[in-house]
Amino acid sequence: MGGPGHGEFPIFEFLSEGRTSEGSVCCGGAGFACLPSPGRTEVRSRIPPLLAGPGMAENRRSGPQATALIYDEDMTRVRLLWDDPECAIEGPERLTATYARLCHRGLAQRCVRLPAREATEEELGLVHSPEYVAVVKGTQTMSTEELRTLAQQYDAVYFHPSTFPCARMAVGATLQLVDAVLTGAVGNGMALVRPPGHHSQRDAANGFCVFNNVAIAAEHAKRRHGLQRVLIVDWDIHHGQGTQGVFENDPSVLYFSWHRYEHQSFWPRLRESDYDVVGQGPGRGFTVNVPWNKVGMKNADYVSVFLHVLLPLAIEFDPELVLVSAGFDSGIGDPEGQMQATPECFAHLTLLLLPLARGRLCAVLEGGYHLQCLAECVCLTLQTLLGDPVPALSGDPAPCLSSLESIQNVRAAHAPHWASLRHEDTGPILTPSTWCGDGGPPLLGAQSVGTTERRGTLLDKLLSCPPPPPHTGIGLAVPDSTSSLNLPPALLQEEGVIVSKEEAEMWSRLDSASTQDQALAALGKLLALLDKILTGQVRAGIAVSPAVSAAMAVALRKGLTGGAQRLLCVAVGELDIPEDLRDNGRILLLNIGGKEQSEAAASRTHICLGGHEATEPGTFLLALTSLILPVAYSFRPDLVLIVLGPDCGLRNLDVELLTRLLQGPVAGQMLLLLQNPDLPLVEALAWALEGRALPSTLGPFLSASPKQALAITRLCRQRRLDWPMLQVSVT
Ligand code: Q9C
Ligand code: ZN
Repeated sequence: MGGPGHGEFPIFEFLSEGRTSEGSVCCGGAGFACLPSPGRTEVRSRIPPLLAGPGMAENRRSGPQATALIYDEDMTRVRLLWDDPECAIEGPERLTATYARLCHRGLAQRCVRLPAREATEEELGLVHSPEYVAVVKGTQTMSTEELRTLAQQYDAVYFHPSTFPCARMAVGATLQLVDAVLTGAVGNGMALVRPPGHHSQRDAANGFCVFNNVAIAAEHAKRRHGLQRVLIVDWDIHHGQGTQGVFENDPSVLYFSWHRYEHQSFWPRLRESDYDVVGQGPGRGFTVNVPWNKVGMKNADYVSVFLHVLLPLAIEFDPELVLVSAGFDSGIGDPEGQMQATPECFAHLTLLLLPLARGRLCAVLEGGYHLQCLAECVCLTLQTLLGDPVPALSGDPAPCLSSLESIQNVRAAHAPHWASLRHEDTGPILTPSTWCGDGGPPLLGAQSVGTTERRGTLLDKLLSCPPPPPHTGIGLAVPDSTSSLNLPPALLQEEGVIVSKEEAEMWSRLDSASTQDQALAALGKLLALLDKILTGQVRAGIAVSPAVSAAMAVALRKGLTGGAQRLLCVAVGELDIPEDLRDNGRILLLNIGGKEQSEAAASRTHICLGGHEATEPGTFLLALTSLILPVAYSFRPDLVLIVLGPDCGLRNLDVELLTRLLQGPVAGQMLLLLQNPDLPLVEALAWALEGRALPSTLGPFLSASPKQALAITRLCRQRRLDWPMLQVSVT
């Protein structure tokens, strides 16, 4: 395969040839069976009555709703030709095992398949020196001995006669993906590539990496597509020091990396991987390092860092493209990382990134050396890119002391550079050399790190998790006038059950507004829809009620009688919450933008961020990442109820964002209750429940008012012992 040579965006030609095949390139001759998957259409057709939107099923195949997958067997050619225990883990089976599992799960078949191509030398020159490219080019004709001698000039690298074409193809595959996303041919996607890239530097191979795939792609996005802000999220367990070096002076690329560090004792053992290294010159503040100083980090540690470090900065940065250096050596079972994040954690990390850049996310494989873990993690990442609901996050929802220490330090180091951290009580920087988390008193709610790794059965069980439950649809309980909307296909329009005045009074406790005819009809639809959600016939839904306070009370009572064990109610705006539901142990009530509450009225399960300012965009975004999501992840609800009061004050975009992100802690089961049948909002929320990307970016950063920021910070501090994911410091 040659370089592009003709036309600037080869993938455009590819798509216009009509080869946007779903399934036809399925197993690509890799020699394994392609099992039929529980396809969406099959499952949906069981839900009557169907209300199919025009041509929506087609939308996944190309265009902004589609997910691209790039994989080419040519990248399995490179392999270690001599004995070297350090390099032996980076072998071709990493790709074949991963791709086999994607096909087995039916995920590869749901993606738009894009061809890889070899990057041109000009493209390699976006990051690498011509001299270095010439050195790698020369490996094509070298003997094994010569390859071995050359490899010794670098740290943890091997070469093979196929290294040059493979490494060019890894770059080219990444560029194909970025071009497809930036031209709108697809919405997001993943490239399965070898060799990996993030350790590679301008003049050097390093850590199995030859050319820096993601760094070249970021430069390409800037130069060829004119982007001004690119976010790189490096969730591989090693520090991408190569990528950091390329962009350390560059404020147009925000580079975030977490990495096993152990106080600089873990490879590559660099001082520049610590939290206080933040970039240089104009690039100060645009390098974000989160060192893990212990092994055994879990789901809660990873999600906490996303909520309290990455997301605030990323929202403020407002990227036009998100590139993920997607290494899965940060997953459980990996011999390099020694961490304990389970595969579904990567679904959650992906979900948390999708609201950025209108969902323009490109995941590019880096490390990952436990074949089962790698394959499973890639499946969960791709599934989330495809819009499937994320599975519940397992494990104790509390970060460990060591990760809290890192969170505190990196927030303090970045507070001078980011308004979203500046107003916070970030606490002091702890000296890395003197402080070592184990000595201090145990913090309530924080878990100490488990160092004993339970191998064998537990790990096998975690990694062989069955395919996720079939996607069950979305239901609408709205007035009949919504049939003209552009709604997701296979959406259930709830007909409702007949509710008598007496029943209505029983549910809503003599609320006269709710016994009017219109309200009775709405109540009938609401009860029927909620029943379907509670019995698993429908995953999520939207209900409109003219008497939303009463409907909220009904939904909460119905949720309790219907078996919800932990019910999270996020009530936005002024809503009346009946006394008997306030301190029910099974309901956690989060009221945003309602009447100011006295502190005496507050309790463990009743959290209020009152006042109209609470729903202003800047304040709300801060509340979402620092309060709402941490509380929700700590509570682990089995049902979420989002209630929008009359004139609740939130922008439609923020309601969509809340809807998208709260699907994480609840693993999908959600009911939205609205007072106003605002049709564009109903339509947008139906798509948000379906997993579609947000239609626009969150926009230029708006900061919370100092008063509101203080109120949020105080609330988080007050409640952090009840809800441990709220913690941002060890002090
Ligand atoms: N036991 C990537 O994951 N060996 N590269 C470290 C520590 C080098 C990892 C030895 C690891 C390189 C892309
Ligand atoms: Zn790695």
